[in-house]
Amino acid sequence: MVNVNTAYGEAAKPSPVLLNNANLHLVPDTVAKPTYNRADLKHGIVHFGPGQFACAHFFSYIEDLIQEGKRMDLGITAVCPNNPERRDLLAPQDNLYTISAGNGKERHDRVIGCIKDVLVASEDRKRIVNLIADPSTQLVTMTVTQKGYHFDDNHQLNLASEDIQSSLKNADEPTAVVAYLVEAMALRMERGLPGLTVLSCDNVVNNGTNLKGTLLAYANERAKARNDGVLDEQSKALTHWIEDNVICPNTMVDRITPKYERSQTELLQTQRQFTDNAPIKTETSKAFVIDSAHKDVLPAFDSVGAKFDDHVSLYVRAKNRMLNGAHMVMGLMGRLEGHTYAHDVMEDPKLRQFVVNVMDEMIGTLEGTDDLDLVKYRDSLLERFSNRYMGDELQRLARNGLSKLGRILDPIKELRGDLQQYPYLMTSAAAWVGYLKRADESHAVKGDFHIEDADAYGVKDTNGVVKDKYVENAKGLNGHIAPFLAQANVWGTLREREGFHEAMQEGWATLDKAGLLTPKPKGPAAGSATPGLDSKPN
Ligand code: CS2
Repeated sequence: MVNVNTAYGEAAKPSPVLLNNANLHLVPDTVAKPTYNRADLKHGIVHFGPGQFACAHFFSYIEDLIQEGKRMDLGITAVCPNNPERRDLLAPQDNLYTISAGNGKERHDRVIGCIKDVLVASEDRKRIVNLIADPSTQLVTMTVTQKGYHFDDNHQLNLASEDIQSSLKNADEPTAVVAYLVEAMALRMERGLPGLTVLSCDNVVNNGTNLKGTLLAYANERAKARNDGVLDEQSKALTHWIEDNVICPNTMVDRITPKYERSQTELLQTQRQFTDNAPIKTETSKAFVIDSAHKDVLPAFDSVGAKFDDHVSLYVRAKNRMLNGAHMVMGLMGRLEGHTYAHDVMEDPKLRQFVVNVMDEMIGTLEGTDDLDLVKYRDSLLERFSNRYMGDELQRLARNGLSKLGRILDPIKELRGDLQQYPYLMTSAAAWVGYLKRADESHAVKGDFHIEDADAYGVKDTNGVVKDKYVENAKGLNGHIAPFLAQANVWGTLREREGFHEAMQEGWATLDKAGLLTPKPKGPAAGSATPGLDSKPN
């Protein structure tokens, strides 16, 4: 058959080489690459959860420590908690991948080489426990999302979780991350090895403190399980050892990282002439604040742009509310309005103003520091959200609202005085119900109002009876939000707060009046109806 490319003398384009050790020298010099010898890199870190975010954020700090700080002892062994996908993508690439960081004006591409090995928890449980217990492991780090901590509503260990129960029943087959850690700590104690630092890099308030709490609680439950349900001083030896020898610093982590799209691979193929099937698109901005109390037990992260600070909790509160909370508001309001990307919301003057107003209401619940000016922070976030290069889908921001609702409700709980003075936060909380009302009944992954919260379509009680059908309940609403406010496990004590019902009803009415609770007609008029959303309250 005639090749149309070559029939007239034009050579067929060779397909770009795959990124891996052997081809690294073919990657053009416009891309930064490891200049250290990867073969000399030694294992030093076990990291749980090498997803997009860790690859964009934590691993970039480690790469700098290796590249600039000559820390050849900080190679990462990454552990995929469940799914082998990343291991399988990275294996043919010798665990190399590219970070393409852009801000709309410029883009920097950099090949990251700090991952030595990728393991899959379900395939290698024993090896992982042994590796954490090995003297070569200096640090354990994790980005496993809030779910991966098995917290209950009070950030204590959720003993009802299936993973926790099965891990307790079978110490050789842990499934929860906390169980891997405690089993490894038991070995370290037995072997007389030093303790460990476990660094949580997840968006969870007091992530380190709460993690340590779950380690101690798990150690106690484990002891009871081995001692006929009795917890005496002798069986508490491991708990005491963890108490004294395991350090879990609190951290604030930040780098917006959209989900992977094939176009990212294609961009590198066209512009840089190599193929990376696991590239990361992210912003140029990033932040990592770590409790300065534990500076001594950690690598010099401050030499590569991170910050040791006494006020981590203030940074985390500001970030969780003003960035993650605003993100959620953008996801909900933006989707209701028919937008697709975060930057669309920033380019819609009414919605942008709505987001500014929400952030201003949030600021009233926050405290800054000499280095953290909240108004400047707000403005820098607006700029980051406007970054068109990112193509950050609003669905990513809105899809699991049930588990992220605290980002909106926590500030509301702390507002002083009459809640009707804070129409933007209240309308945002109502917008979550509006999103559920418009949710795709098909549970479609690509649906317009996609929801990933396992519970949103119905929570089962202990007898297996399905109750709290959030989506169904929201769909039944018309002009009044009141029936939905009866759901105690969503609104908690807010239900008793004076004025809560009225302020929520006002928010609901604002959405209704703007036509956001019903599908918009297709056509040029769509996307313009948001009356009243941009006016400040009198
Ligand atoms: C986002 C975060 O999941 C979300 O809703 O807000 O992933 C956000 O992009 C990061 O926390 C930024 O640091």
